[in-house]
Amino acid sequence: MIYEGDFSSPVGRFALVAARFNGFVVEQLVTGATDALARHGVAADRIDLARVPGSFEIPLVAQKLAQSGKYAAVICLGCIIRGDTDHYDHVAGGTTSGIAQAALATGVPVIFGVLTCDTLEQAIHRAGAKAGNKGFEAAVAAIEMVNLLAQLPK
Ligand code: INI
Repeated sequence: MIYEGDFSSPVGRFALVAARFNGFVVEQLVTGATDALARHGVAADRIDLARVPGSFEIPLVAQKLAQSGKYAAVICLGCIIRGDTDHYDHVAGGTTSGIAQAALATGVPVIFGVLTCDTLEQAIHRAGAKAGNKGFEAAVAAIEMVNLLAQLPK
């Protein structure tokens, strides 16, 4: 037996949690995620969006939404850019482990669509310019996980 999620149109609702910090970049991730969901048969009326101040605030809201039982998956979107201080490491570390914990605590796929970049240019490239769109990829991963979890033994 091989368990494998496909990319067929998933059932249920999806939540996006998007940070306002570096909003110029994050909006492109929201667009990418929404586009991927729409192209897999998840129309806008099955997508809810929560906005948080910065990436560090994503895990709490993602966990609350996952706990609600209302969503097949929660997709986290943010953009953390390295500055001259070690602030980046704390924000990136807390966001990453918090998102992982939200998934494990709830059993709901909580997907990591947060860019962690050295420069704004890198972030722009990963938000729909030269190197794909991390929001689109995160939504595709969410669909695969929803379809995979549906196959696993109860
Ligand atoms: N939040 C981000 O989403 N990206 C960043 O690059 C960033 N930097 O560099 O500081 C950032 N900081 C804010 C943080 O997420 C919290 O909102 C803030 O610390 C309040 O808790």
